[in-house]
Amino acid sequence: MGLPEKIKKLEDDIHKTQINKKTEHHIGLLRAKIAKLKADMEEQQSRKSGSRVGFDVKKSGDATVVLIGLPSVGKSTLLNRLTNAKSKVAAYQFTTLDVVPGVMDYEGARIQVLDLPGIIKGASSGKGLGKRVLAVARSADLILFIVDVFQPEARGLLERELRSTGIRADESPPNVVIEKVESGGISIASQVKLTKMTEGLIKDILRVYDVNGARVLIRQDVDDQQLVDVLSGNRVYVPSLTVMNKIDLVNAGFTTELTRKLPYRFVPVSAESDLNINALKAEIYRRLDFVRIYMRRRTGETDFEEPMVVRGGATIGDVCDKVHRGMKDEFRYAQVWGKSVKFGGQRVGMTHRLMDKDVLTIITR
Ligand SMILES: Nc1nc2c(ncn2[C@@H]2O[C@H](COP(=O)(O)OP(=O)(O)O)[C@@H](O)[C@H]2O)c(=O)[nH]1
Ligand SMILES: [Mg+2]
Repeated sequence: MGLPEKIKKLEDDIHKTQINKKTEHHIGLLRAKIAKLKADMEEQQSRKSGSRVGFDVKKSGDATVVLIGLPSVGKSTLLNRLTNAKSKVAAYQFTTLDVVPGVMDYEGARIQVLDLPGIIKGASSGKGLGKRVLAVARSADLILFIVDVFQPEARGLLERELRSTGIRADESPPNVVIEKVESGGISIASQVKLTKMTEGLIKDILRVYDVNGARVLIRQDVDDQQLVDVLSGNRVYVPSLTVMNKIDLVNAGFTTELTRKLPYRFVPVSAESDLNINALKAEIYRRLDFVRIYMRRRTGETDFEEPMVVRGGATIGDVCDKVHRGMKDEFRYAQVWGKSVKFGGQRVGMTHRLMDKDVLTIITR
């Protein structure tokens, strides 16, 4: 039996099984087996086709945002609104066959925005250009789900397609550590009460992934799918923002009703009529969690005109890398004024984390 048949058989088994307390273990295990077989199949396929997945898009700027949506929802129109790009807009499907990059300058940040070909149902299993499109999204700092005001339910489909290529939108990595050991079997230490899996199921799922000896430290009440995510090791966790486009076609009441009814939050815009685009830019900037750093020369004057823009959590070392390669080698110490230090001019090292609007002097050899 080939892998697709094996997967089909397990899926049939799940569909036949009634979900209740007694079958939880069975179903959890089946799901893990399916995930493992699918991963094996991926690997086989990528070996066959070489490594030609994904478009070659060079990342540039301070962060990368990708537009994900069904065909004709207005992605290209939006890209043109947000950036300096000229992406082709058309009233028919699949105009954008390549990735079109644009740059959005906002509050001193250069944000790369990528317009991807439309996703269709089944994209993750290889329909259309789907797989290659989705591969680009893996390296994004923020995913913009673009939906049409008359097709808001597409949001679920897009998220599922991303899911099945290992992209987790708006989730954080499960707080579980699996340390493999040579002997002694599987031991589990849990710091929280587990309500979604028994220890027996955890062990069985580990064995599906050929892990027979391990120390498992659990700090979060995870379910079987999160455990599989940890075991597979190739998941990416990306924040997202949903944009509801074409609101020029409806009245305000319609949009309010959607806000009430839909299970997700969204930013309503009209790319074509230029409605609410500035609010969207502000929200993109906010979600990317930028920090502005003002560089101060040794001679004392500070450049308040053009801040260095880095992502939240960035260290002095990250700033060094941005200034120029090799700066770290010349680094002696830094001085910081602002929220991240106790007093102005405090001396700090390379691992110090900066905060928004800090003033920074780097002293090199
Ligand atoms: N009414 C309206 N039409 C729009 C809007 N944005 C895009 N369109 C139209 O929708 C069609 C598809 O747009 P396009 O940007 O090519 O969509 P894409 O396939 O997602 O890139 C074009 O005819 C656009 O003019 C909008 O905000 N309002
Ligand atoms: Mg397009």
